[in-house]
Amino acid sequence: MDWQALIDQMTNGATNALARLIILVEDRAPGWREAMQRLYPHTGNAVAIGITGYPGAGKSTLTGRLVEALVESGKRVGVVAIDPSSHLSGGAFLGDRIRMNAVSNLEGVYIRSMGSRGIVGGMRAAVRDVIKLMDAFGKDLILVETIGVGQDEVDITRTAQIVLLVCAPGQGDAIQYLKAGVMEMADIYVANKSDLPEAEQMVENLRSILFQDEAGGMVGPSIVRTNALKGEGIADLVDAVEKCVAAKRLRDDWRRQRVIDDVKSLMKERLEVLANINGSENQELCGFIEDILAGEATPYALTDEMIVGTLEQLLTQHQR
Ligand SMILES: Nc1nc2c(ncn2[C@@H]2O[C@H](COP(=O)(O)OP(=O)(O)OP(=O)(O)O)[C@@H](O)[C@H]2O)c(=O)[nH]1
Ligand SMILES: [Mg+2]
Repeated sequence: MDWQALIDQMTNGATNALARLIILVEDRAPGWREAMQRLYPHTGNAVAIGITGYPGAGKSTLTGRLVEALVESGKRVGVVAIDPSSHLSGGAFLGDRIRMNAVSNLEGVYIRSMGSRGIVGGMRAAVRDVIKLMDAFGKDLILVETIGVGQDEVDITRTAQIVLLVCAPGQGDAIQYLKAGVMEMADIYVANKSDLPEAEQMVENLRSILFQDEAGGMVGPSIVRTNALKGEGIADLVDAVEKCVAAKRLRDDWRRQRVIDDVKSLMKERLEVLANINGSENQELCGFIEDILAGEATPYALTDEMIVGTLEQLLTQHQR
């Protein structure tokens, strides 16, 4: 595998090299870590925008509209669509494809769908790498549509710099979001499907939860009304996103936070190897278990020993 050639082609603007790199890195093909290491200095320019919200809230429709508007204003846009492939809503995925196809032909747009298998219960590290690859490729903005369930929504705050929470009337009200712990995490609240009769009530609910006054916007995070179907409110949303990015860029920890998240995510991936060790196959673990059963040791001491041992193994693998 000639990683360097692929990297050179990609940084020279070859989309097929980007596509190839994404697949290889996603699959964790041998050499992926070194490749990412070489690319890391070319990253850090793009801003990742997470788009989350309950299934059917209009995330894909809105993403398509956002892509159009951003391309119009001269931005190079990447999209990571996390497919609910292993879920029952396979049909929705197909719909996403059709909607996305329309925008994928726009100049400067690159769309990558990723299966959600393995992502639920933690934004898979590969999602971060795909974002990094698009970043190194020269994208300005990368929209990440999540599957909008559970832990995924919370994890997106560690993956994206800006998070949009898409709400829609009748799509689980604001209280449900509060309970799920995703209410506080968003930077911008999108009140989508503003054409529906219950839309104003939803905006009221959002305001009361976010402690905003009638004027809105100035007190807490922005609430933006959209009709993604017709493309209404998209200019306001782009405006809110740009303001949010500009404000965040001014913060001292803008770059630092990203580095912290990168390091933590990579460590987590490494340590998951430990957590997934199979008790009947791993010789070392089998030995430990026998010791415990024989009353010669306790799990408390042995877990530490095990972690040290596995880390040493990982290190030797890495040095090879
Ligand atoms: N009335 C109305 N319908 C909308 C609006 N935005 C999206 N929809 C419709 O809502 C349905 C779901 O939209 P999607 O964009 O697929 O929603 P999603 O959040 O991506 O859904 P999942 O990916 O399945 O979680 C589709 O039938 C859209 O046409 C809107 O502003 N108003
Ligand atoms: Mg969708």
